[in-house]
Amino acid sequence: WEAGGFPLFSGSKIGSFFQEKPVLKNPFLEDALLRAYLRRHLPEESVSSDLRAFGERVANEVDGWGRECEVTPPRLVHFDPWGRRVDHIVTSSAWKRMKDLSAEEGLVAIGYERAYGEWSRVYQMSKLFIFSPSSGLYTCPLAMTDGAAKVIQSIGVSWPVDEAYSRLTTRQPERFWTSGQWMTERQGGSDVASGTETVAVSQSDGSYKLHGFKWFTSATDADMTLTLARTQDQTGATTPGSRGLSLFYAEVCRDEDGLLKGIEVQRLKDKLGTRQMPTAELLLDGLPAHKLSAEGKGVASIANMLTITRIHNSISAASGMRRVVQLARDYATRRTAFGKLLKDHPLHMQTLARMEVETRGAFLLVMDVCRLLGKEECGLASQLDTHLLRLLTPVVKLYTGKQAVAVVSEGLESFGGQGYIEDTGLPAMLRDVQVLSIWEGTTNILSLDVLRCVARSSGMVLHAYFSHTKSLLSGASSVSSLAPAVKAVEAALSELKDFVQVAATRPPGYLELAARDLAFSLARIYTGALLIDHACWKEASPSDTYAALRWCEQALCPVGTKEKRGCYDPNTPPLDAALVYE
Ligand code: UCC
Ligand code: FAD
Repeated sequence: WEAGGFPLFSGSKIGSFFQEKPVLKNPFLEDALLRAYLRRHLPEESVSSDLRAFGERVANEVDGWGRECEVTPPRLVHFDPWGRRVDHIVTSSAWKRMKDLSAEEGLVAIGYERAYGEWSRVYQMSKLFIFSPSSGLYTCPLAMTDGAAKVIQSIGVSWPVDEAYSRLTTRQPERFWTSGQWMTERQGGSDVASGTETVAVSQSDGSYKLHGFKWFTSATDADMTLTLARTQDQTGATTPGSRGLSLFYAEVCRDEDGLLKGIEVQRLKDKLGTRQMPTAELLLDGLPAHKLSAEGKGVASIANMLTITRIHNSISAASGMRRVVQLARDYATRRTAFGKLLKDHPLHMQTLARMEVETRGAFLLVMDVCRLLGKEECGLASQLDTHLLRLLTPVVKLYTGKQAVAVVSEGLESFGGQGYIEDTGLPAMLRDVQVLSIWEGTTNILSLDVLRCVARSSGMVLHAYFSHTKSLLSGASSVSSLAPAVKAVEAALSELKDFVQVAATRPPGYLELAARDLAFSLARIYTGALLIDHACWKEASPSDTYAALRWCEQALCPVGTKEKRGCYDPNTPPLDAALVYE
């Protein structure tokens, strides 16, 4: 009973206790590792003051827009009230605000202005890292926009894409364009070479018209796209496989009657997550386009886009982990169980600390890839850097994609039942990270990409990997507290070397079966070395050492252990199949 004699539970009264919600604070100021990393590598005051101000804006304003994007998902209006086909994708006002914000804040432009030389990419990606979990998935069109700008830059900024390039990289909201990336067709998203049916019919003015069906096209409200198609010869014949694919540029625009030129939007996908963003099926019915690549070089030409979007994907993965940890640790200071705050339960803290170690590892791995990208773009990359960038791009994408699902899932549990409640906004985080291991190349496809780049470099890529990983350990030789971590990385490196030697003597098919474990080994060992290197920095904290030690306690080289157990022997595929289909 309350004072005054009223019953505590009666009428509209539901008791007096209400749990305080987790509070999002400035994600830049809240991130000790991000700030330390920048202090170490890019200590410009202009960068930290921009990130501090942006972090404030993200926490106080942008995060709310992101939520609005989630609860006001896009819808497709096929017809106007008078029956005319219009195919309008109606998006929320928050989604449109994200576009203006992205231009104003230079979220793509920073990478091309290069005001901070080789560190410009690190600056750009740090900003995206702060933005991503609050962006309502606007980071998806930004990734593709950045990728398209990169492709254009690599083939030359000239007609017909000079205007597009300047719009993709502008800071002026009224000029800013986003780009799509239409690769996937119904027959194949991984196997693009066999799956692409779209044909390009040449026109008398040298341009093309595209006819086909694109099965997944995200952020379909884009202003332009890069896509793949097969050019027809005079007889209408096309070349099969990837040798028949070329890269095309098309603007997404409307004619004087308001109809999309050469495109019908078949429907929007009904998705598990990423619901803030439209993903459509598109019929290309004579879409006007220009060929950008040499004939049959479509896949190789769009690979530059894949590199960029895969790095963005990894930023989103690491920042999803970072965000859930930030919210969970805040919640642990507000929620009481068994008479004390969650933060005072050692087992709960251990759980959060494990999430933190994963997050730190993911962050350092992806930032290192951004560092390499920045070097390459400024013409400062050595051969070793170029090999590392090629190898680590699929590695970071596939590894962080998987980590993000595990960490965000664990993160939801740390809110107890509230983590499962839709309007807390927490479940959307899990739904959204689940896509990160699927699009832009699944885990297996990227593991095979690791094999592809190793094979095509005649061992140079692996040589770069071994020598750079070892060099990352050099600062730790005199730091006794790090000795167990260094020992673990050195042992894993030698196990990996043994595996590579053994694998070279095995029949074809052996490496294919080992590909996923190999990629995971490359990720874990390299990340261990990065954590050690960071912990050796003169301004590192004791927590940096602790994080390195904890990371290196896990199995760093699963491929070595499994190789010894015969997991990749030729007899395993039939056994796997029998097991699955029993
Ligand atoms: O999912 C998509 C968009 C989602 C929304 C955007 C989100 C962004 C993140 C946002 C965060 C919030 S777009 C669709 C993405 N699709 C894929 O990623 C396709 C997955 N499949 C693959 O990655 C395959 O490996 C293929 C299609 C790239 C290649 O398969 P093939 O047919 O077996 O290829 P080949 O014959 O081995 O390679 C053809 C050429 C070769 O060069 P050339 O012709 O000079 O010998 C390869 O060396 O392409 C080159 N190549 C590469 N080069 C292939 N992969 C690469 C690479 N990764 N880097 C450089
Ligand atoms: P499949 O290729 O059929 O793969 C099925 C399974 O088989 C996967 O687990 C895969 O790893 C495995 N597999 C396939 N081949 C091999 C192999 N050789 N060895 C071992 N395992 C293998 N695409 C675009 O082009 N543009 C977009 O904007 C876009 N947006 C998307 C948005 C969302 C929300 C989603 C979910 C997808 C989007 N995609 C987009 C498509 C995405 O890129 C593809 O779905 C993805 O590349 C996988 O292709 P698939 O769906 O054809 O799967």
